Amino acid sequence: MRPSLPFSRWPQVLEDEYRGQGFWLDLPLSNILQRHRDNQGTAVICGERHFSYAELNRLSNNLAAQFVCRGLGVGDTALVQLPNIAEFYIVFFALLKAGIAPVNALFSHQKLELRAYASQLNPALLVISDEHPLFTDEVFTAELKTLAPALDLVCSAGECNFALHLSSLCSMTVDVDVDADIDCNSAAEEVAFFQLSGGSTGTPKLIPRTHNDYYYSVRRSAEICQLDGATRYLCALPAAHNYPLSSPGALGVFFAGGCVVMARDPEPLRCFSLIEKHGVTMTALVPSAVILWLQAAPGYQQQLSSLKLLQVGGASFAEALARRVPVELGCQLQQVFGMAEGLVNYTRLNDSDERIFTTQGCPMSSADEVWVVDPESHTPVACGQTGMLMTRGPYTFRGYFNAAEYNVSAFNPDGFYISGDLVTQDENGYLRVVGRVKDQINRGGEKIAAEEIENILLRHPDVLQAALISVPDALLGEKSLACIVAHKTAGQSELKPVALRKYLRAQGVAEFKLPDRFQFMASLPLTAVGKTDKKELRQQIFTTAPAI
Ligand code: J2J
Repeated sequence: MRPSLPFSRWPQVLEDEYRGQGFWLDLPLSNILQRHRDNQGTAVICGERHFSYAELNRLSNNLAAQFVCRGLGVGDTALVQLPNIAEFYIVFFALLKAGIAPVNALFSHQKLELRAYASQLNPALLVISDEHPLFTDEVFTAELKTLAPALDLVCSAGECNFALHLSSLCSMTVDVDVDADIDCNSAAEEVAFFQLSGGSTGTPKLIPRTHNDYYYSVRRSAEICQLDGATRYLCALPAAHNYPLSSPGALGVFFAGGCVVMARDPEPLRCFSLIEKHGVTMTALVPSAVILWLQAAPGYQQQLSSLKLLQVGGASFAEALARRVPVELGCQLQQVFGMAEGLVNYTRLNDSDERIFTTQGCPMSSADEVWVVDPESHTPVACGQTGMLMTRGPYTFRGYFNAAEYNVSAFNPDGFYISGDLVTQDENGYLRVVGRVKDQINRGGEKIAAEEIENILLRHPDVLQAALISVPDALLGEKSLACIVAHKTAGQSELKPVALRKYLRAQGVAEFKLPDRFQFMASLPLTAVGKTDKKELRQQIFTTAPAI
C-alpha cells in the first residue's frame, strides 16, 4: 500500500480539541452521500436527467470499483476538469470512495493551470470532458503524461477516442456486491482532495483539504443556511469552486438531502427558467452575476417566486446593490466571505437588514480564530479599524501542498494563515472587506495572481518590464491592466495589445486572466529595493490618459 499524501497537519492539541468539541467526526466525505444511500429522492437535476440519491451512490460505487480494480487507491491523485454536469459529483464521490485525492480544475482553466497541477501532483488519473478544446485530440493529454509520469488512466465525459468513457465505467459493476458501498476512503484525518488557491504567486498553489475539516465546514454551513430535504439549490457558479461546492454549496445540499439543479453558468434568463421549472429555493452568485440578474429581472419576478435565499460572495458587493436584492429579486440576501483556504463568514438568516446589507458576515465556527492586524507588524488593530485578516481554525488549512518555502511567509509561527485581505471587524465579530494587500486581481470573483501573468509577459522577447494591476470596473468590480515597458529594440508592430493577448493565449493562459487593457510606458516606478512600486504606478495611471 502506498503511503498517504504528505501535508501540513494541525498540531495534536488542536486536533484533540476539534474532535473533543465535535467539529471533527472522523467520517469520510463520501458519507455525505452514503448516509442517503436508500433515499429515492432526487439529488441532482442536469438538463433532462434526474439522479436519485440511491442512483448517485450506485453510479459512484461502480466508478470507484473500476478505479480500485485498476490498482488505484490511497496515495494516488487525480486531475479532473469537468463542466457543470452531474458527472462532476459522481466522479468526486467515486474518487473519495476509492481513496484517490483529486484536484478539480475549473472548466475555464487552460494549459497553464493544468500543467501546473499535473506537475505538482503527478496524478495517476485524468478525467476530462470532450467539450473542452484542449481535449478534442490527444496532443495535450500526451503532454500531461510527460509532466506526470504516473498518469496511466484517462476517462472522459462524452465522446473521446483516446479515453475510457465515464458512462460505461459507471454502468459496469466489477465483482462486488452491487449494493455494497466501496469503502476504500483515505482516513478522515488525511487529504480528501485539493482545493484551488486564488493565489498571488507565480505558480498556482494547491490547498490540501482533509475529510474531517471539509466535512465540518459543509455541516456547519448547511446548518447556518438552514438547509433541509426541501432545499433546491441552483449551482450556476463553477461546480469545482469552493463556494458552490461547500458554502454550503452542493455538498451542503447533499448532506441535508435536498436537490442540486445544475446550470451551465449564471446567465440570467436560462437560470430564471431553471428556477421556475424546478422550484429552486436558493442559489449562490458573485456580485457581477447579481448585477446581470438585477438588470434582467423586471418582468420575470413571477418565474423567481420560489427563490427564498440568494447568497452573494467571492468579491466586494456594494451596499446599494445589496439593498436592491430583496426588493427586485424577491428573496432574502446572505453575504458570504470565504476562501478556499478555509475560513468562511456568513450573515445569518435572522440578522438585521442593516447587517445583511453592510457586512460580509461573521465566522461560521465558534472555533474560528480571527485576528485583524497591522499588515507590517502583525499586531492587532483596534476594533473597527482596518487591518489584515489572519486566521486559524478547525477547517482552515495549515500549508499549501509541497510549498514549504512559501508557507513560511503565508503563515505566522502560530499557524495563522495570512489571508492578505484588508477588513474591519465590529464589536460583534462581523467583518467588512475593504481591500487587500495580496498582489491579486479579483475580476468578478475570478482571482488572478499578478505575478503569474507578469512572469509570462516578461518571457516575451520585446517586454522589458511588466506589471499587472487592477482598475475599477462597473460590472466586474475590477478588471486587469498590464503596464508594459518595451525593450528599446522592440519593433513597434509586435507590442500591440492584440499581439500580446495572442502570445499569452499561446502560453496557455486562461481567457479570464488575459489583461483587459494594456498601457505602454517608458519606465515603471520602483521601490527602494528595486521592485515595481504598484502604489505609485496606480497613482501615475489614474492621473494620465486612459490605457488601450
Ligand atoms: C469581498 N471579497 C471576497 C466577499 C471572497 C465562499 C465564498 C467565496 C469564496 C471565495 C469561497 C468575498 N467580499 N464577500 O471560497 O467558500 C475574496 C477575498 C478572499 C478571496 C478568496 C467560499 N468573498 N472574497 O471567493 O478562494 O479576497 O474563495 O480572500 O476564490 O476572495 O477567494 P476564493
